[in-house]
Amino acid sequence: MPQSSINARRLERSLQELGAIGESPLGMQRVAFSPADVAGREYAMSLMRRAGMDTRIDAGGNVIGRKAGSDPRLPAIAMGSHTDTVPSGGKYDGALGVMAAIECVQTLTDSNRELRHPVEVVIFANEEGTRFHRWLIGSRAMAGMLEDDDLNAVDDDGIGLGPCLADIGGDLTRIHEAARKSGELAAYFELHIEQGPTLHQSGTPIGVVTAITGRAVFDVEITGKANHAGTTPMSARNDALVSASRLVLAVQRLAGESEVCRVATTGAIQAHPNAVNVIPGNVRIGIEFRDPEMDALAAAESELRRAAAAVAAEDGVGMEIHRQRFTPPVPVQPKLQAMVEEAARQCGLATEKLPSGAGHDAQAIASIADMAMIFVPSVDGISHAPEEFSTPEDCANGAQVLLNLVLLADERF
Ligand code: HGY
Ligand code: MN
Ligand code: MN
Repeated sequence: MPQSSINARRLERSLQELGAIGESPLGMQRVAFSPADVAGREYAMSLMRRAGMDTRIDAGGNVIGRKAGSDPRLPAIAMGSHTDTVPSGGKYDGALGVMAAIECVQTLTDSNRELRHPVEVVIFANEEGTRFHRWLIGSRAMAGMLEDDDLNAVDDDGIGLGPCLADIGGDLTRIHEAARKSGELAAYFELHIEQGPTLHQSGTPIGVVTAITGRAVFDVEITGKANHAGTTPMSARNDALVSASRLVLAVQRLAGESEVCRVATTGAIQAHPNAVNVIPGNVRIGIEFRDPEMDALAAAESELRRAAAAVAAEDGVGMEIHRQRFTPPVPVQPKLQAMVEEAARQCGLATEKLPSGAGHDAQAIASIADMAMIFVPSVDGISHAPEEFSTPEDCANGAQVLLNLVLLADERF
């Protein structure tokens, strides 16, 4: 099978052009459903069309570029990722997977190389889940995994998913039409930055993902008693923020010291009324646990409930725990891991196997298609921050391995 070589300069240019859309002094603000998100998707669609793909947006808001193969009876080989970012995020998370997938198709088009399978490039909607505190919306729509509480979700301003999906070309009333069945895709491949330190520390250019982490997200409401900060004696307070802080430390200890699960984070907090001269009467915190094992996530939830009950009893505050989202861990099949290793060998690149501590659209699509993920190093392991960076060489290596993987799949599936 003759090699086709991606164009590294063109890939780097597209990454930087996409990275200029939604860029701010505080990092990338291309948050799902924002005008910047729409602009980023439109830019990517223009590249898809230039690469010879037909483009459409499904009811789940997913952008789908498609290039026919020589045998229309065959299911498509899909590649992709997401172009939405976390607030003040980086230029490579998601973007690399989409730009590299488009670059692969552009390379095939430039060399008049028609595959047997149709090829699709997908930009999944709202992978990060920032606005509705629910992630993987587009990929879970495509996998037919959305639940009623996803469809009925409202954001912090009370705006529903429907109007937001409409803003990006989706349609909540028809969202079930976005679902694809097993067999409709021959495989799904996702190139992504590692977002952790492993590959950068070991100097390995290509990561072969072995599994994608499970994740449990909780919303905890702590109810104390608002009162005057100046006149209320310390012994007479029900300070919801002090109690919330005690729970935050218990969450940190749960993973940090007791190692109940791999990581635990309290990443969101809202204090009410959030005025410096008022003892906070109500606080909401967002907590997430991650681990490649289901039972570790279950153990983390029980430990959270135990710690919350203890703080409530000692401090005399109310504690309400709502389980927001539970995403099971997903393994990558060994035969697909081996294909990634072979694709890397074809371009002389060393590989290292590792699990993904981040969640990805691939873990939703895994329920309807064989999937594999390729990682490239994140410099200093930084991600979800403006300092997120992967070198042009590492990005090009990842794109080349992605193309080799698609060619192997076209030959064998
Ligand atoms: O949060 C994550 O793991 C992913 O970056 N959405
Ligand atoms: Mn991502
Ligand atoms: Mn992310």
